Amino acid sequence: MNVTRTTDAATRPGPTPLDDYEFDLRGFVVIRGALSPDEVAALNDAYDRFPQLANGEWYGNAQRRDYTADTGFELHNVLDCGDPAFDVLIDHPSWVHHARHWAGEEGTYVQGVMIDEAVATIREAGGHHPVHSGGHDASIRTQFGYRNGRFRCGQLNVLVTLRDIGPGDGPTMIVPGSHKQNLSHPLIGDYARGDRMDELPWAEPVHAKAGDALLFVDACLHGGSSRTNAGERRVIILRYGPPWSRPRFGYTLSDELLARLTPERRTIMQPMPPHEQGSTRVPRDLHSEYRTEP
Ligand SMILES: O=C(O)CCC(=O)C(=O)O
Repeated sequence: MNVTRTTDAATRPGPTPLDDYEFDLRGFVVIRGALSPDEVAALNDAYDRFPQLANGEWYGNAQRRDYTADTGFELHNVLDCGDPAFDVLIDHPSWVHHARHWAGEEGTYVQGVMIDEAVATIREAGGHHPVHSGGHDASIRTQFGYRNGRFRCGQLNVLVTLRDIGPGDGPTMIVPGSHKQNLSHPLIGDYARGDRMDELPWAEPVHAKAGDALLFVDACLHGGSSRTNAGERRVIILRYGPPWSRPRFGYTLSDELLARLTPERRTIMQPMPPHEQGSTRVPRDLHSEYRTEP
């Protein structure tokens, strides 16, 4: 039986016990209608404003950097491309509480989340993202963890769908439960070999409507299946992790972005501001309940 989730973000304060159970069991959940139709339209309009970019070229403080030759257009650091349409994604109520609960060092002095990678993707016919990851050798960054009643995941991926994804549209595929697998899948090579997800036994396609969000711990064996239909698949990838993380590829944030964000959003993008030599400020831990210093 499938679980029905509410479609009203305002009434969605975070994961329910059933969400926790499903996430623990399968490693992912899908939130239907995570974005409102207006939010989807605004983000698609922002996509339509993207200039033509070759791999390596910049749009504001965002750079096209394709993961592989097959994945297609991938605009990294998209939250700082200069278009405020993307700001809403940073602390969206449909998923930010899930990220805090599952990958946010909950209950510790470093509680919170940051986004260490944000990518706007466009995939056309022939494109795919090779199968990768799996719990057998998950890095600490990507690992699934649960300890003493707390989730301790290294990363929660949020894949936000801006156009419907059905058969042939290149749905993301996941092997449910593979965040806890002990053996590597016998039918895949390494990432560089570029194996496709399409026919991988036990992998399930995640079909989605525009506005749906797929939340998964990166330790799950996953990838993007081959797109065979004409047109564009449009998906935004946000990777949330603990606030002591750093941007995966070293992208920086512009003063313009930091100045326009709400304090809540700024804290997710830059949990601890840089502390320069000579500063008169004394830095403190993120969470005041742990403060013992004067
Ligand atoms: O493109 C997709 O559907 C999957 C993306 C992915 O596997 C990743 O970014 O880790």
